Amino acid sequence: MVFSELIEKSAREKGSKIVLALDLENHEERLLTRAIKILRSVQDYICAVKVNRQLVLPLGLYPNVKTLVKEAHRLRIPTIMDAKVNDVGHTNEAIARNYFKVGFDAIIASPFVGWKGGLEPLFNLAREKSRGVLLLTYMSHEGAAEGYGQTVMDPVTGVRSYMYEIFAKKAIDWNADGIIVGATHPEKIVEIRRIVGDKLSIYSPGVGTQGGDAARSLIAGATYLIVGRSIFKSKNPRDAAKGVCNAVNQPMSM
Ligand code: 3DU
Repeated sequence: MVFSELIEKSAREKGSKIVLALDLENHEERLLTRAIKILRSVQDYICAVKVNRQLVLPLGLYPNVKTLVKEAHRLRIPTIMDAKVNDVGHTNEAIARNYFKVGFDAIIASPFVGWKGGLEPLFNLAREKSRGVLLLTYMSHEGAAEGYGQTVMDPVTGVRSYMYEIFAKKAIDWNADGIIVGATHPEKIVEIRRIVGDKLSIYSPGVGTQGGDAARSLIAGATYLIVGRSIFKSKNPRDAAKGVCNAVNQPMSM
């Protein structure tokens, strides 16, 4: 099963479009125990879990991150590694190989490095191992406008486009499994959804703590919502996850 089908199935079974961003801080004691505890407590309200380097660095891939990924799979939760891969081809491939080896189902990469000698080897590896690749297309923070929001000119046609429009089209050409567009920019989600149609899922981070609105992002065209601190930092992560889940399920069923 390809990653887009895996997460779609999980979302259907759980009745949730929420991807938990498990960005625990490394000064917390018993980091792995806490990560697993949170994951178990919210399991009914999430369709996937996303881990980034903030957690991988203090935990280490072996055995801790591998244990975490294994636990997620035991709970039938797909796993995404938010590595934002952004280097030349051979190291991109090696980085992805390490993450796939501990079991991650998908990896996030940056399209700024391009295809040839950039992301091509990573995509080839992902295809070989039946894993997914998600591409950043418009990030959630304010400074995203400086990179993803700049206008660039095609040297052949002279046509000017926004960087994010180009990235959205590349994501289709490269056969990515989804793209990331910040929930803090619903107008960008609308525009990008127009470009990708139903060819790609849109993952939207920035809900809650960063100011993005869950229901608004889905109405704008997001497929999945990436939510971190407003769930795991709350007193009761399970209730918080349930709250976001219910809030987004309501407008969808109206
Ligand atoms: O703001 P939150 O705590 O809900 O976390 C958002 C997560 O999504 C976090 O893991 C961050 O690394 C990731 N992310 C963005 O916030 C913005 C992006 O454009 C891409 C990923």
